[in-house]
Amino acid sequence: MEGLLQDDLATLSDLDEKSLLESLSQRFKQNQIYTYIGDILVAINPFKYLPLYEKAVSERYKWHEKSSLPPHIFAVADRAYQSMLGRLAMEPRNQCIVISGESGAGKTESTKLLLRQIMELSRANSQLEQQILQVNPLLEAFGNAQTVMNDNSSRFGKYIQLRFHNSAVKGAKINEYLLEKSRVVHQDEGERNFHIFYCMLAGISPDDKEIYGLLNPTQYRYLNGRYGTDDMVHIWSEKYGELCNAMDMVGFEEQEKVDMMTILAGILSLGNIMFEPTDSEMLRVTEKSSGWLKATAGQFGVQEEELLRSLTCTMSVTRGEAIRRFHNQQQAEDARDSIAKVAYGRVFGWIVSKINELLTPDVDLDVELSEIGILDIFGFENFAVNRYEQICINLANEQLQYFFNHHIFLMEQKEYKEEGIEWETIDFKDNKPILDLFLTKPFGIFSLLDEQSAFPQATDKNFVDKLNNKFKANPHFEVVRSHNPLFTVIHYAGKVQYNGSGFLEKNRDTIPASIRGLFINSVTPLLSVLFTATISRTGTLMPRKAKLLQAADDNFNSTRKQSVGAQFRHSLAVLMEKMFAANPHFVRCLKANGNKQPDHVDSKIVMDQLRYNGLLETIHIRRDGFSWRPSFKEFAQRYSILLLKTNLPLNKESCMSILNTTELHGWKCGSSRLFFKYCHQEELARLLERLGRAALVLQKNYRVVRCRRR
Ligand code: AD9
Ligand code: MG
Repeated sequence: MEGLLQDDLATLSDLDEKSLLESLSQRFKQNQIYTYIGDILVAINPFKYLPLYEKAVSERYKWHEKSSLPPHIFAVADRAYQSMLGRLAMEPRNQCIVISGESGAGKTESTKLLLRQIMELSRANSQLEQQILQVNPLLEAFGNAQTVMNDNSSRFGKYIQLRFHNSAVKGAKINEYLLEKSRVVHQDEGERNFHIFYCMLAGISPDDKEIYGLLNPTQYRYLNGRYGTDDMVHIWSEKYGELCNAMDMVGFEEQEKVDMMTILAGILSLGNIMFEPTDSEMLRVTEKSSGWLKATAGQFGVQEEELLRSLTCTMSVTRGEAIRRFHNQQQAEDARDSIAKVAYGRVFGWIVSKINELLTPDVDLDVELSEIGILDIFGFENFAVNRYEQICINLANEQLQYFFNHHIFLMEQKEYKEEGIEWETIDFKDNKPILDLFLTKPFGIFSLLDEQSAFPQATDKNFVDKLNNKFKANPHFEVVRSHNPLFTVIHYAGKVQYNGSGFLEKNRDTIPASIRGLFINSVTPLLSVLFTATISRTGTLMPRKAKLLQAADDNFNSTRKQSVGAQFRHSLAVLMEKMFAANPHFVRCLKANGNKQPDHVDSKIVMDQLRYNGLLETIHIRRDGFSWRPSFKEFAQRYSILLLKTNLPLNKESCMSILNTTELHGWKCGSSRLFFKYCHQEELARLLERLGRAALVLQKNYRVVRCRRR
């Protein structure tokens, strides 16, 4: 029993799958949701309030030694912060905290706790600290929604980079990945639209409601004609208050907020526009929805006729001649939905850019900043129907799993070999072949998708046929016999069947020129700015617009021509590059059961996660392996002080002399570097600190003696 409740599973000498599960379950039953595997934190979502995050707890975890307190997410914050400052036996370096786990496992909650604790640790100026902390409620309102897996599911990925000068936070930057825009116009059974719509409708004052032209929530088709119970409305209303507060704190201007709300109201009205045929070729809006057309035009600040035109026909210019093609009913509905998606997506992108502008560090350009990045992406998803969004989300999770494997298994074992350290290889489930299935050029799934997207005539079925043809023998792909365009990928976390319908369209994500034109002419300043982005390079904008535009630029200007998949792959590659260059900390979030239930462990569900996360193998490598591997030079440079000498040669002999003065055991020496267990770092940090204290005492005594002599 004693062993089972161990804080650090890497210290157990004998552990198999069953005892690992048992150990985590026992701890969980005693509300010990956090467990270490060496330097990796495993967190099991309790789905209930636990008194783990109070001020007193936060204080206790500041500047502490990892082994002196029970495992905690605050300890990860502390470790990242101290490592960034170079206090944990390492050179100061950028850090990244990688949080993974399936949907609903607790990544976003962990992110918020990490942010909070890091803000506590850094002597931030209180306004900036508050601004940074308010970013989350803002992003969650616009980017999270209720799904079957999680009532507050992140429908976008984010990488938050906190920027520091010395020990104080100076600013932050957020990268967002792939907002699930399609949710604005469609939600599956048991799911909802983005939180913001419900919060706005619940919290807005009656006067403002009238100004924005908002009506009874059950009237809106984009909300599925569903609203919520009184309790829910009460919570949403409070959230709306918090959101307005957050926007003020972060620094949004009044006019910007008004514009934003007006655009959201416009999106809701737009969703109610329906079409019917007429005697001529052109469709008209149904009588019942003519009021909605008028309302939308008013809210978007555009001419009613122009809006109708962009919904019901497409203009193209061929050999200098303008040609008008009329939409059929389906095309008109698609045009309506794509306007809603693009408007929402751009508002979201603009919010992120605006936050980044407001939180840009106010320091001289030549001041070097260090960074702690926190990655919170959407978790692995496997729904009844899996669409384009799911394949992108799951690709991102594959990439993260690869990053984890690379750090924990590949790099480490490669160095043992190269440096002649005796080592019995630990096998792990390498997911590189799955990544290759997705990313290989020119014949990976995404390349084939881009190829098909480039053909205007190609269909989703053609695309899936191509996949079937190309990958029928691939062990990570399964052909599905169906008249629907289905295919299955065997991911590291399990089999997922995808429905290829809509893949090409979503991958292209083109905005018809008429829609761009419509919005550029909008009298709502924000809307016009969001769509004027392309004009910025010609320099024809008004100065105010140009400034606003610069903020919006990052997100949708530079990569405009690429397909969605190509943009996503590119941003993932940039992210990976950043992460590979930083010192990583891993938090593995687990779900105890599939029903969001407190105090209940479903062994099968937990075991599945332990298996695909490779946690047993992780325990082995952390128990037997050496996670800290400084070169002789690095080590001698940093620890020569322990010999009270400063100009030692930076070589193996010096390292040995230094280590001989310590009581460290269990480390190894390779041909160019030393191999330490993760706990050695802390022991060395302790020695340095003791030395520092002794030096202070000496200095003080020296001063006293000098004074007396005088
Ligand atoms: V998704 O991939 O965005 O769908 P996450 O982010 O992994 O997912 P999230 O952090 O949103 O999951 O957690 C889901 C819910 O679990 C939260 O809304 C909380 O109700 C609950 N949760 C998560 N962590 C904790 C915790 N440490 N204490 C209490 C928690 N409740
Ligand atoms: Mg989340």
